[in-house]
Amino acid sequence: MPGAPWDLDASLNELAALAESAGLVVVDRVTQRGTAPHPAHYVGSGKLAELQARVAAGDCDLVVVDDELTPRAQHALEQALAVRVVDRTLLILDIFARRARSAEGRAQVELAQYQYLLPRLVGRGTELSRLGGGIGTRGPGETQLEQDRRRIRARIQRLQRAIEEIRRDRAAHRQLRRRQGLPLVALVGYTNVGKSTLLNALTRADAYAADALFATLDPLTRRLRLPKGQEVLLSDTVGLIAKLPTTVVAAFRATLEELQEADLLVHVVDLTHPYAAEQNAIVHGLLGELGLADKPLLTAINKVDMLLPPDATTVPTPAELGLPASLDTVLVSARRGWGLAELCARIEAALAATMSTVEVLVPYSEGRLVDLFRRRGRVLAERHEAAGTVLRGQLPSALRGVFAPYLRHGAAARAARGGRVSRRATGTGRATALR
Ligand SMILES: Nc1nc2c(ncn2[C@@H]2O[C@H](COP(=O)(O)OP(=O)(O)OP(=O)(O)O)[C@@H](O)[C@H]2O)c(=O)[nH]1
Ligand SMILES: [Mg+2]
Repeated sequence: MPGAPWDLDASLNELAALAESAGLVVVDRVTQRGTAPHPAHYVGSGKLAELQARVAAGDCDLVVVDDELTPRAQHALEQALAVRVVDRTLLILDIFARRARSAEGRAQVELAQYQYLLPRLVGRGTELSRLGGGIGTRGPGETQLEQDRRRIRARIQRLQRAIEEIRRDRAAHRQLRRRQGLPLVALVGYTNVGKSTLLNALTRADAYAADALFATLDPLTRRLRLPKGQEVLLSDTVGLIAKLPTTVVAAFRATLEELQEADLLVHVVDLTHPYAAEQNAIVHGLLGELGLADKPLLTAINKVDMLLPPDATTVPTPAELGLPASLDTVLVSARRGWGLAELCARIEAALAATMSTVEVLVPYSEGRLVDLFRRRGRVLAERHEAAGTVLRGQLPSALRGVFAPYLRHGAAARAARGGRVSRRATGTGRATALR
């Protein structure tokens, strides 16, 4: 259909990879060109007949459609084909359900599954429902369908409450982390590009990495020490994909929202993928939708080992791969451990660029904050006054909140520094002496 992010084969190849990640074996492919789905059964009538014949002839007990089906179309297709029919959303939800391990991940998947299921509960016992109408919401007149719906709604509410609780917990954790003042660097990117492998290579973590779509559902966060000694937190994320179902996005909003907290995003790209450029565009589109377009971003071009002969031992230069050299782009091979030092150096430089110069007056009762400034920031000048310690220097954005109450601004700060006369241009252009 018009508006597809890439051509038919690429889209079906991705669907096949999703199907394999869900444990299916693909036996056949059927395609049709059209401008809009058929309202009743998604494919046109002629195509439906062909599909029936191929399902009947082949060793096939499931049909996967590369789109989100309306409840009606799904039902009609199942009736016509006499096998289960699964759409792209349900397939992704199934993979998520297989992978989720943490309480939060499982609750989020279950919520998404129920939200998917609710409008699709159709059919059974409508006569009974009419008979019992008006008697009450409960009791003998209630149909199985109504009971199911009520139970699912109640379950959805419970799940939403549980997720809300876990979120509050996370917020508390974030607060704690902010107190420690560690900058947060997040690995983002299309699914299967090597984010978890890169996390493992950089931090010696043992995150699950596999040649499967959505291998990661419960992302790890690990400490990483940068070349000049600064410590940061590096976190993995759930992979992104084209046509990410809205139910899934909604359920994983909390996880994706954590990206708002990141000081720096490292966009991991699989350069060897035939649709690397399209994947790149999809990731940038999704980052925009998540309100992350303005975050500082580095691009780590991964799997470059696959572009070289097997006996190669070092990372190539961008020029050798016909790429323009850029300060925001680093070539790496997470598998071979190539380019990691360079990546760390770039992360360090990018974070330094997010540091700002401040002057704070820390009361003597808050001595540990002075310590924190020394450890996490860069002190340029330090003095002692009656009210406390005055520190001037650079702070990472993650620590700005902690020091906000002690900030000294502009003229007041300068005056306090030495009682000098400073000049400031006024609206009329005259210079005014202050204090
Ligand atoms: N050749 C090569 N393969 C790599 C490299 N990095 C990762 N891979 C492989 O790519 C596949 C996917 O790696 P993962 O680290 O699981 O990818 P991911 O981005 O975390 O994927 P999801 O969690 O599914 O979104 C695995 O089979 C890795 O071994 C690399 O630098 N070179
Ligand atoms: Mg992963």
